[in-house]
Amino acid sequence: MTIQTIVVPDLGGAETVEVIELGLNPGDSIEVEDALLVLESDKATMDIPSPAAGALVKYLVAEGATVRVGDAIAEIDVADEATAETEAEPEEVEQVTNEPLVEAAVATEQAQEQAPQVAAASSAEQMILVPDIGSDDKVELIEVCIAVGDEVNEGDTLVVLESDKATMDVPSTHSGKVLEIVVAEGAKLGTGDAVALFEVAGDAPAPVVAKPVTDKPVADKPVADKPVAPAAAPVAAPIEAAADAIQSAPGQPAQPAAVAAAEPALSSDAAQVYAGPAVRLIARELGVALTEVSGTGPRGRILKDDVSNYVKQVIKNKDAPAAAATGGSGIPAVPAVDFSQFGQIEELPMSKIQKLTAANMQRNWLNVPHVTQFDDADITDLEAFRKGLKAEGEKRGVRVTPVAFLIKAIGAALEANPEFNRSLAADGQNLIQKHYCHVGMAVDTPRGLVVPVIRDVNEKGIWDISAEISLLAGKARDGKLKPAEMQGGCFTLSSLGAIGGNGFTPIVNAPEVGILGVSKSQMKPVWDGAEFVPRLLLPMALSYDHRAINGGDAGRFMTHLVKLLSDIRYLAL
Ligand code: CAO
Repeated sequence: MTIQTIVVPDLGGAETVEVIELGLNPGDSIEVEDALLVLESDKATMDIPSPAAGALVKYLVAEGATVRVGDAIAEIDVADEATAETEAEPEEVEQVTNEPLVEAAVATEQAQEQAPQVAAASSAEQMILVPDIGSDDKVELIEVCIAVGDEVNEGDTLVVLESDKATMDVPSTHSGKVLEIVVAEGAKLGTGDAVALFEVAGDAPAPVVAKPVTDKPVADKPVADKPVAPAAAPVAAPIEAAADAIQSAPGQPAQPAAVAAAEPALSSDAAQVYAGPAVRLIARELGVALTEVSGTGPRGRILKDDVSNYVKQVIKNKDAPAAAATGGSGIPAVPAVDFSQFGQIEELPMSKIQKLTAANMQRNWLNVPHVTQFDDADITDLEAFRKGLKAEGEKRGVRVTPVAFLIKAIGAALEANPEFNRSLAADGQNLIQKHYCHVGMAVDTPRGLVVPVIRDVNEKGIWDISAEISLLAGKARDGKLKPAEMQGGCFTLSSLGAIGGNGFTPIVNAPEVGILGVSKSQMKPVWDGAEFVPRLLLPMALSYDHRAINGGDAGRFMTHLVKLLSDIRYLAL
């Protein structure tokens, strides 16, 4: 067995870095390049890889510690078949590992009568021991909350121990500077075992007795996040309860969590969180309730990144209109299904446009309270007129389709019904009235759906609008639209008229407040008061944002649109 000490490598310019994650337990096997621990500078987070295969002996630092290049951070037992002659080494290593524990045991005997957890290592130095934990059993150390060099206040948590039912903070019996930590995560500790060597100031204070580990589930007890200690030292894990959670989730990997609290209850929900002291400190500083944060670390541990991602998400949601629902929150996820169990499948990557469309549709569907109103426009005369333009169109090189008339009519309807030419202000308290009239047109392309915008439609005639439809639809299909050509729309038209269907309910293209979906026109019998006459009817569906538009507004808009399309002479007025 060969013990190799791992030191902090060249940090690429950073003076100091923080230890943010100790992912392994003593005895865990490692392969070359496996991450031993994670360091973080103010610029980057870096995994420190193991230079050799073997097993972790112990960490020499705690999470939250600040280290420099060359500092020893871990010891690994290098797997080396060729080092049979080094068989004596384990003993040596054991000695190194246990030396303070031996001292501590002696000290414990001396101190047992008066202060079971305190023993003197020298006049200015104090070995801090595990106090009476109310049990003869050794329990696992799951978290070291201090680092060498830390100034620790009396009562600050030094380590967190965990039995199979509950966990507990071990508070410091002294204020002082940490000279040496003699334990590592994963070690088994019991009453009187040494934890750390302190340089203490002044007389030893009265002993502080740790709260006993309890076999009783504590999830229902009042629990508390300890107040942040004024000292710079990382603050211990707050009181948590996991026994119930562990017991009630058979088959789930056990998550270290529960810590019973004797302190006054501040928050009962801090019970189920699993996070290191540095993370807890940051969470407290930012006012983040860790119960709200999902942990992505080993065994669901909450990492610093989880806290910062949570904060980013909260800020993002705050920026959204106040009246808007936060998309997705509380909505049960669609279950992941392995479709291959039912037959042959193929996974197709989504295009960028498809992904964007999916995100936008979901956002709009969740944020906008939709109402859809239906009507038919009699476009018999419009179609007769449009077909009469064919020869002229050929001369001009322009193809006129019903979509040009629809866009022109939408412009006029928006002018007559300005409620539809508004958006909700980002503050959710105001409406923005637009005094321009740009209409978006959904275009179906092989890459996905895009919506180029025809600007100032009220200042353009049918020829110009038709030419622009062809141009923009062509660019859309060729993937040549510029971002500016897809921005600034006030209202959207989605025409499936060339494809078919009786009707559909389009999704509002927020922050616009209205969208018109048109389907295929069909000849239908219409009662004219005396007889049924064949008329070409265009099915239309108007979806609108009911926060900004009332049903009455929508009824007037739709009626106006029907009138314009049924008699296009009104478009000239
Ligand atoms: N009823 C009957 N026929 C119609 C019609 C309607 N409502 N709308 C168009 N047509 C006819 C046109 O007149 C044309 O026939 P003619 O050449 O004989 O005149 C034919 O259908 C094809 O038209 P087009 O599709 O080439 O041109 P357009 O101006 O009608 O449409 C565009 C342009 C870009 C809107 C369309 O090509 C398109 O992409 N539509 C799909 C939009 C979409 O996907 N919407 C859903 C969005 S939400 O998922």
